[in-house]
Amino acid sequence: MTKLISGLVAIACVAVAEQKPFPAVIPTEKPDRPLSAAMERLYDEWNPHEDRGNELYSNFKYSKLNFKREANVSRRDPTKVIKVDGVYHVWYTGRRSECPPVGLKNATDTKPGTDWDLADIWHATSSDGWNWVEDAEPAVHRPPKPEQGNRSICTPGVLVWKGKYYLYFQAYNKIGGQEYCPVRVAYADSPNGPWTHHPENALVPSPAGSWGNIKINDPCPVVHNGRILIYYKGAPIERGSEYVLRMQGVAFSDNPLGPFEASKLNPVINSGHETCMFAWKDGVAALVALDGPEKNTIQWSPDGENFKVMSMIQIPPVAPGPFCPTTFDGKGDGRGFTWGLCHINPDGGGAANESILARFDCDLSLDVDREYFKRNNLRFNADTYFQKGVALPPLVKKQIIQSQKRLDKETVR
Ligand code: AAL
Repeated sequence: MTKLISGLVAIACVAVAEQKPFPAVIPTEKPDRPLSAAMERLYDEWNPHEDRGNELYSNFKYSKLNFKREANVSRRDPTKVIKVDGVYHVWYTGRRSECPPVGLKNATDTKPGTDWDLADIWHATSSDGWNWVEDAEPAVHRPPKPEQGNRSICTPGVLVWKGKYYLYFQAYNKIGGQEYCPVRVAYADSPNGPWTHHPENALVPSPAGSWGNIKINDPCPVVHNGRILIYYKGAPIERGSEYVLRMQGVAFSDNPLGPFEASKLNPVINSGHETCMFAWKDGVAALVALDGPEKNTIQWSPDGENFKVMSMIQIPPVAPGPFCPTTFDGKGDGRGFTWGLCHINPDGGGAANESILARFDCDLSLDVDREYFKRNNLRFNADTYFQKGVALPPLVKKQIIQSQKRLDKETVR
């Protein structure tokens, strides 16, 4: 027995000794040789040419837009951009209030609690995608009391379906983390309106005790397999580390006014914040950012319900609204996108006053090959590292210094 084992060990040693080092020219097929776990993954989960060979990988580059900056005017959470008769259209949360958000406790009928409180849905058009002209009035106004949404309507998602236009949005009667928030819909024959509020909720929170029992946020419509899919972020009324925080689900319907039937598999995305789903090939792709274990990834699903991580991305746009026409044509040949609008909180995330819309460009499209957007190794200047949210705050520094003696053991003991 001992002899047999030592014989086998000897054969294995010879085999390893004869094994050539991994070649410099990347084999395009998975080589038939012992591979480390990392190299197995390169072939099984990624592709041998890494991000360069990944159509669902991109960097994002940002440009300022010409929307007028005014005190207490906020623009955020844009829809997808659509193009009709040569004109680009976008809708977004618009707040024009007497003062900046004062927090939930101090909010009044005229003082907003948050950046998206006391908001309406605004519309802007552009002939080139760079210069935008905002309408003088909101496209969709908050409905009067007691209709749902009388406090704020925000975070719209657009759907183009059978020649008509639909805007889905969050509809609050009271604003706040634990307030009921269904999704309502308004419809129009033209992107220029006029818009009619549908009197019923389009999507409602899930049953008591379940993952999205108080809020349905960020409705994001996609047409897939001849049906309307609306993706959304859900949140339960309960808060605490034992509860889900931000996951995303999907609901299906053949009628844009509903009823929508929630997927039995919900949540279908375990991470993310704002939703961004788009048609890709014969399935649905999702840009998942900010929260959760799969934050900052692009994912793909053949059926809209079972997503797989396809790439890991950096500095993704916040609340992206891509220009992505194939998302509504239902042809099963989604081509992706090269640009869109997103929002930025100039104060670094708190949105204490006004958010702004910005443009992003990228290569998440099957129709172009822009090497510039496929690069890795993004590096940033010193200001990036020492800005609020990235620099070590003084209080945390104090705590670190207090525990330093206990934690920083001698290297040589
Ligand atoms: C957004 C969205 C939802 C949230 C808030 C307004 O970016 O995630 O809409 O409720 O922030």
